Amino acid sequence: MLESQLQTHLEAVAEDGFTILENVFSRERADAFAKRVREIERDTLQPLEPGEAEEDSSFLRTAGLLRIDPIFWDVPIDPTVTQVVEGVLGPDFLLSTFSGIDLKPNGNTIQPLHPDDALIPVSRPHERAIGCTVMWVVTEFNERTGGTRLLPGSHREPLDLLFSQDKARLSQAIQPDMKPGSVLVFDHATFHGASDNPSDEWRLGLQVSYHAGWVRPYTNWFRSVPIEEVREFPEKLRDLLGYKTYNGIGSANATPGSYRESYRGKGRPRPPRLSLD
Ligand SMILES: O=C(O)CCC(=O)C(=O)O
Repeated sequence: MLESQLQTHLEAVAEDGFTILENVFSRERADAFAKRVREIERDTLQPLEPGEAEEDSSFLRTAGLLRIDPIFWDVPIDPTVTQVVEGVLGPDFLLSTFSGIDLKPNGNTIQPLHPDDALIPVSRPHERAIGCTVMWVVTEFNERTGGTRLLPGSHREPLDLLFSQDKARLSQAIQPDMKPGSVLVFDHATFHGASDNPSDEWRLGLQVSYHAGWVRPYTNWFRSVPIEEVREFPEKLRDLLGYKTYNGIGSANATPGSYRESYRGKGRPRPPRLSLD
């Protein structure tokens, strides 16, 4: 991406809370993602709980994608997308969550508009972005299919809106038309939500969320992906899971011992990445 294009996207995130990157991935990849996610849904969907009806839920969520198929490995580390994410969050940002989100057809259970930082106990607006949520558009996203709704500028508003659900303000939400291959990137403080999907088709996205390197990710990757599998991942993906120090601070390996620290210069260089042995 050209530097000028990057700046335009970063200005849009700062001003409106979101931006849309077009033609990030091909229709063939979109079709491959859809095929694979639907297979996983078919093979792994958990049974309804007692008293739960199918119509109580609006979408199927597929977790564990990194463990299930290498076709998903390149998604969180996509260079075009991560360039924008790095511009928003700074260096050494981390992967926080990664899942498929498949909105049921003919649904009428609309997801309330919400920000993804609602549980982070830091007052809003944030001095700098804490997290960035990214939606890979796998099937058409628009009014007909229940595309993501966004409330422009709401990343600068207090959380009260979540509790008041002020109808006048929330009615200013927009629902952009996005083609498969597009990627929506937003400051996770922006109010957003899936819509209801009146169409006869499922609406699929891959939701990837990132946190700044100084905040812990929502997912504990050290427990959720066995180390033998992490070793197979591309280095950039391992970095995103936290197998790297933040901004060169801290110790990458758990070897106990003492060392000299110098106030002259930077001291002895330490490896930025954890050993996976
Ligand atoms: O699926 C969407 O359009 C948005 C989903 C969302 O905001 C969420 O799951 O928190």
